[in-house]
Amino acid sequence: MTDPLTTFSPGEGRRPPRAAFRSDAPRLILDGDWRFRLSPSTAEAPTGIERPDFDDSGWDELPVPAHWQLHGHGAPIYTNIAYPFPLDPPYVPDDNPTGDYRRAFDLPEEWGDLGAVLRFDGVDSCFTAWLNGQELGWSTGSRLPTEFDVTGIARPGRNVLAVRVHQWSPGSYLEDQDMWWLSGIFRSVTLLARALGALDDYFVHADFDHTTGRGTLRVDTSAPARLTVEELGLRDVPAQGPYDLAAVEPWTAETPRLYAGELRAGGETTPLRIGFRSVAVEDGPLKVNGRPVLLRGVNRHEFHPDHGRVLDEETMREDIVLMKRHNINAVRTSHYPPDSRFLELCDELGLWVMLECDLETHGFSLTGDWRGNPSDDPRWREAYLDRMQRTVERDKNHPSVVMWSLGNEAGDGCNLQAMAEWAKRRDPDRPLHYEHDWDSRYTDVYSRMYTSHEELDAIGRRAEEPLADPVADARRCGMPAVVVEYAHAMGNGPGGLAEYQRLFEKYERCMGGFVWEWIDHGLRQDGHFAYGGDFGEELHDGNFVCDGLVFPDRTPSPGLAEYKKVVEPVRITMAPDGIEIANLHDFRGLSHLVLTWCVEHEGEETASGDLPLPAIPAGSPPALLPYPTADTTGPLTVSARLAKDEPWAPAGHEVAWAQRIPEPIPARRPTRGTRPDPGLFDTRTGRLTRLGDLPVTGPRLDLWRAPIDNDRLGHDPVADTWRRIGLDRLHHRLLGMDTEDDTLVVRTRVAPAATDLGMYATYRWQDTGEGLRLTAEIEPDGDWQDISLPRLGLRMSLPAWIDHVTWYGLGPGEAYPDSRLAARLGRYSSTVDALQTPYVFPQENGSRADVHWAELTGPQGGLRLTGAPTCHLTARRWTSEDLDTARHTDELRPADAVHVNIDLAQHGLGSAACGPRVLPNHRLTARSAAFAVTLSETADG
Ligand code: IPT
Repeated sequence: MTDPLTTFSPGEGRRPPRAAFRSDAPRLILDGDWRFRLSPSTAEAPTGIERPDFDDSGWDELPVPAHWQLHGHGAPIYTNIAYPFPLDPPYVPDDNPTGDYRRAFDLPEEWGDLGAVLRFDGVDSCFTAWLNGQELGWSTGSRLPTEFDVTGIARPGRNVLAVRVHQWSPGSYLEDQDMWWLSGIFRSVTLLARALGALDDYFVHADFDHTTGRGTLRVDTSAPARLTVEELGLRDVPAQGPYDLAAVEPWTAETPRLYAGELRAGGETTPLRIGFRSVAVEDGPLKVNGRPVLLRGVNRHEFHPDHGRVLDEETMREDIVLMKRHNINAVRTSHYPPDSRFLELCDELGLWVMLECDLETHGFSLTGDWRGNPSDDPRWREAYLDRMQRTVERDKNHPSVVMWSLGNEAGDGCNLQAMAEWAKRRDPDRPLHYEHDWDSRYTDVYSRMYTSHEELDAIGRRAEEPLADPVADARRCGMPAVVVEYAHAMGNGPGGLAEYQRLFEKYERCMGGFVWEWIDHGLRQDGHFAYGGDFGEELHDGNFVCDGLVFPDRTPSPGLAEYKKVVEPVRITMAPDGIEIANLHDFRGLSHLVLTWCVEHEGEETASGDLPLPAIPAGSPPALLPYPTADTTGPLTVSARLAKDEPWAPAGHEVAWAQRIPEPIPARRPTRGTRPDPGLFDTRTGRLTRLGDLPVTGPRLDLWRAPIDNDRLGHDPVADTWRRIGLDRLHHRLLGMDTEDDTLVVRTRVAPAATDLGMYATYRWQDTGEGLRLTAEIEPDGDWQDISLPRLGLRMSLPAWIDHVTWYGLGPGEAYPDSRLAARLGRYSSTVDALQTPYVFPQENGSRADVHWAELTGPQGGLRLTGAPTCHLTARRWTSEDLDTARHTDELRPADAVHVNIDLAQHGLGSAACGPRVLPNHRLTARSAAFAVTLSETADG
């Protein structure tokens, strides 16, 4: 056979690709502990490992499936675009870690007369396999299945399987996805018995005609087969059909109706799960079953913080359940086919899937002009086709898969076009996607990524920058548009989701999009999650690998809560004349939901009940309900909840909600009683040092926030400007301290070193009887032009024994100007520690918005602050500077104080780490401002 490491060919000795399916034929799962040995290079790898009697007693053990780097052999590498080896295709460096695997297994006697197939579901990146000393072949395509025919080689009794895996191979050039480079046999290995005449492959075609409600069923099979679908009255009929079926219930992601059936051939029975649906991209939008569909999607990599891309079924289910609970209805399998059990779960639980091939050559863009890109080099053609064929063949029977994608960021070229042509021929019923086909020459949808809101608006209007060729332009203009990656969810963010959603909903052409991305790929280490650079990599891209809506351990981030709110399938609006209920489902009515309401006063529920939910079919206009209560003195919350258990959430799960906020909010009664508050001031600095008995380091102007990823990354990052000016190192100068009537006036100038830019901050202190009322007046000094500010607020510190915060304001989670829809008005309590959001890379977090009042307390009393009318609040055991310096969460150690920020405003979050900056209306700029807060000491206890 050819040397796998020096050829453009994708493999040798393999069986043709076919559908992944289970049958009742015997199978032997070969997962478990294997013998393993890692050599630093192929040249240093032992010889003779294929011999059954080879002595591997000195080798280590390694579980299959697993990545060897996560079991103490070698180390993970994270690069986004750059290849970690020279661009010298098809060659890879001599130092090519090579993992040898061996295991013996016993085959029962009854396998004697059967054929046998050895199946590898995923091996990264290239492997050769031997059974009982005989070479079976070799393969590339890490996230794709490989099968070898081992009939006559596998035999009853003891068998010895040997596998040699190379970390780098020609295939690595086609696998430059933005993720960890992790090697090994990372999906299952199975031996399948194959009876003569048994089915090798089948292709279910189950169409739904929305005009008649009829279904057509045809199953193409590799051998004559009989079909049974009891529910449809088909009993042991020829699989081929076609069968015209009156009144089938269609499959949709909202109503994932599956019909159980089976195929029989050669004494073997194969269970089927059939979903009837049709997908089309004619006349504007993407349509399923004749109706436009709006994708509220996420890009999902397979990731687990301990196991890398090795996922068990529970984790796959957990992903889908979390998605469904957060109103997500679509997944792009970025950027490779997932473990196929994930697709079975998508069929069952209901998600639209854009199924992507295992292909990316992004690093060739770094040559400046995609020079040498395999996508346009005919020598790679077979490898490209091979990948697409193995993708489509494996997953073609899943109703959830509504679109194929050729891959990601592989430039443009003839090999992509060849893949597209092949896929179109093989499966004309599913549209085809590839983002980098900018002219949409060989794809069916117009795809973009990280599009600004402005550009998306133009695309919605079909007014994008035209193509030079008017015919091509007209064709592309007629296509639906998808934003296949947007709202980069790195760190604190994304901001601006609601504005995107408005555009998706406004324009018929927009079929929605997929947030980048589902999960942070942080690898668990002692006390924190690791990212690029933590393994001593030669080249790396830092924490760019942590840009998900859930943290590495799948704890939802605030960004996921925001997305859930923004993409609610039911929109409840508190209109002047009643409660408006809009059904934004694409298919489902609202009979699966109930409406509940409650009124609260400072967190105490004072009235509640149910509201009748009218039938509103999908696509019909909103209904208006009368308000259930005349009480407008406390917030009224209306929730749409699941009436019954769904497979992904229990009855009562809240799907959507809205609040009517009373205006103005009535002043509150103190909960813990107040004390007289003689304030003590330092005459040297003008700062408050004591509030009654409570020692404080009094509030003063502060502009800094520990830059979020969206501040510090991307083009011309705003945090660079902030640091250049020195907003992280302000000096304060007391100009004067006077008493005017009953007011103490402290005048200061606040400015960074080395610039004449500054701000006058005047603090007016007044004893109101309820506490000390501070009015801060800010006046920019000098030419601040268009410079944005991280924050505009006050910082102060309190004794370290303060450990609890109770507030009346938005919560329970953090909220920022362009990501605050998920927060609702209420009374909340938290420890100081639990107020922190543990972004993998430490950065600004945890701000609670629109706080009317808050009490920061501990065993010895505490501080009450009352906004006028509101402020934003953060409380931490470290300073913004500590947060800024830390690189991992466990570097943040409680200091000797609790640091409190009381803010008038924050700069938005945006998505600039990869995408648009903060939208103009959420930018914070230097301006004259005044705001007030009343501080008092809480009574002990
Ligand atoms: C885009 C990639 O497709 C995706 O894999 C990921 O790397 C993302 O960026 C950033 O996290 S491509 C980029 C050039 C916009």
